[in-house]
Amino acid sequence: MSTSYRIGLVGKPSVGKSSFFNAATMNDVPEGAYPFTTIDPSVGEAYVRVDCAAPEFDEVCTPNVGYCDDGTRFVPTKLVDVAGLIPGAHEGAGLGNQFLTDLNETDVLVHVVDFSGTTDAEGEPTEDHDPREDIDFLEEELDQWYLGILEKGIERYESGYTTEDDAIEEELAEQMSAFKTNEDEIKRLIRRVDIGFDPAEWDDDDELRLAREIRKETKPMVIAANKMDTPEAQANYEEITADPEYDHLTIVPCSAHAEKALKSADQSGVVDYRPGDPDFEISEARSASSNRTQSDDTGDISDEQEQGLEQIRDFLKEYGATGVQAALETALFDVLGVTPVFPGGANGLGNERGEVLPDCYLIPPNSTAEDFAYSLHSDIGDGFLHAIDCRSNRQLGKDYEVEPRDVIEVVTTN
Ligand SMILES: Nc1nc2c(ncn2[C@@H]2O[C@H](COP(=O)(O)OP(=O)(O)O)[C@@H](O)[C@H]2O)c(=O)[nH]1
Ligand SMILES: [Mg+2]
Repeated sequence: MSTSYRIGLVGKPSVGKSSFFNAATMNDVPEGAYPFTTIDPSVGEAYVRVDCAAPEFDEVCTPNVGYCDDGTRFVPTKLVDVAGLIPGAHEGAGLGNQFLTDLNETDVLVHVVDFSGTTDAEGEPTEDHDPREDIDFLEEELDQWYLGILEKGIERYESGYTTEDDAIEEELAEQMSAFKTNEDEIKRLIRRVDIGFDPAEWDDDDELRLAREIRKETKPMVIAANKMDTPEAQANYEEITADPEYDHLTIVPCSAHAEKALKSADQSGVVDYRPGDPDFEISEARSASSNRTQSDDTGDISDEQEQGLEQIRDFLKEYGATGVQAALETALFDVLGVTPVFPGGANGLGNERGEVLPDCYLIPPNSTAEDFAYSLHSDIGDGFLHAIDCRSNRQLGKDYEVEPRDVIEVVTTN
């Protein structure tokens, strides 16, 4: 089976993590389509969109997991509400242990930030709070956490617990293994911060810069600028996206409320809305203004409801979408670089069970055709002869780097 990715939602209290989580996991999919069952309420199933390849082959797909809506595949991924970011932790309390454990199980983070500036550092109501403080706070907290572990590695190295010919990158990779890093990566990052390979020569700032670099590499993140349905948030968004200090971050404008409202309205048949779309339709029969005489019908929507929906439509026009799907997809595809790929057959896309493009796998960045074969099954990897690009019928060697939306058949010796 292919890798299953976990996207973690983090942020101080009251920024809208739970609202985002609920909106993203509130899915109207057929029963049995859920690949994950969990009793942990903070772990849910969200979807990322991939343009389906089946229409290019004049076929209709039959997804094993998730679903396909009018040419858009909704591929399942895990979403984790990592609550428990404690403000002021820096000064001594330290990040909560459970928080760190949960964080380590995620592949990429969506930092939900209240861009309206109406919650203070503790999540209590306030006015004119600068969202930049929250962005900085989380980055600094994570850096301090990494630094603490890095320092332990340096201490070990310097106290000579390690054998003489051990390199510093080896010691640090071992010390920081929970962050899924390795010697090569540490070596590359030490070079990047340009501090040399003798830790005796590193000062506090060198160590912090290295810790920060390792953190950025192993805990990539996207900022979900939430509550963008408020004028305060919109003003802050303009200002912060124009601030060069924040160029290094990807900031996605977002309204968890709008996404939740549209999904609810869709589920009750009031609107037709596909998650992530730039627009929606109000169902004809439900429109109150077009059907005044039957306005006491329970299915009709009130003027107030219609007004609310039109406000959401204006929001979508301005920002392109509610931003919930966009934040997840930016995290997985742009920041993490995950590649969606369809296992296919060169002689027709259907398999022996008559399923058409049943799977869309999400595989790690820079995967080769051989890596892809191994992600299907170790036997398929071991027996790899070559792969076939099902669109062109061209043969692909084991070192071919898989591209997003490739449709690939693997030919094996067995
Ligand atoms: N205006 C607005 N308010 C939001 C949005 N998302 C969440 N909120 C509000 O922010 C408050 C905190 O939300 P919650 O999801 O509980 O935050 P959490 O503590 O981070 O999980 C609640 O009053 C929500 O209704 C949004 O997109 N727009
Ligand atoms: Mg919450």
